[in-house]
Amino acid sequence: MEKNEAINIVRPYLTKARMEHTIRVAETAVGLASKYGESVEKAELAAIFHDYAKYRSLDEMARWIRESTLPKDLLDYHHELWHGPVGSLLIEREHGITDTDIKNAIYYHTTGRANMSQFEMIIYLADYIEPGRKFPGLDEVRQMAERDLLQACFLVSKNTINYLMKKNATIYPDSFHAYNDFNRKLRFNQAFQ
Ligand code: DGI
Ligand code: FE
Ligand code: FE
Repeated sequence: MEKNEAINIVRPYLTKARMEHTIRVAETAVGLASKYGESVEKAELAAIFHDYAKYRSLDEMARWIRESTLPKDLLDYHHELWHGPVGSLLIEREHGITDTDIKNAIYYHTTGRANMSQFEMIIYLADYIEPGRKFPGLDEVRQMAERDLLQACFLVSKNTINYLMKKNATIYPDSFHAYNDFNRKLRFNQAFQ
């Protein structure tokens, strides 16, 4: 699928601000994909679709979760966690996108997971560091994104979990799995340096 076709598909489902965020995520993902040797075209498409389901009604998202093979425990957690998995399902059903890299990157863009591919990490990171974001500690993550994809994703996961814990939010297990996995891989690297 071509970039403009994808943009025209998602635009009616997003607000103006969310569309602008989406374009910035796509630009950021293109830069990261080219830097880290992943497909630039696929990274751009995954980014354009990453928040596709963000504004579906909670009823509709809950129905997709109940009536598909998506994990039912999502329903026990905050509805913010639903749009990635549901988006990954809907881009295939509604637009015939079957590419596993793109679907997984969209599925896991909010929480991460253990053993993320480089491609998934690029979308996860691009969503966090796109130039419109203002999170505490973002400068450090942006600088790290220039040097080390794994270390940058570790910081994203650490910052996100910290932020959620400060708010007394519940944390989806995949968020912890991502943190632990990045952490172990970094320590493993250090031991052999
Ligand atoms: O859709 P975006 O706003 O661009 O960003 P996102 O999909 O990365 O995150 C959406 C929200 O989900 C954000 O406020 C952080 C939150 N979040 C991420 N991991 C978890 C989580 N919320 C809960 N409750 N638990 C998590 O594990
Ligand atoms: Fe999102
Ligand atoms: Fe996003």
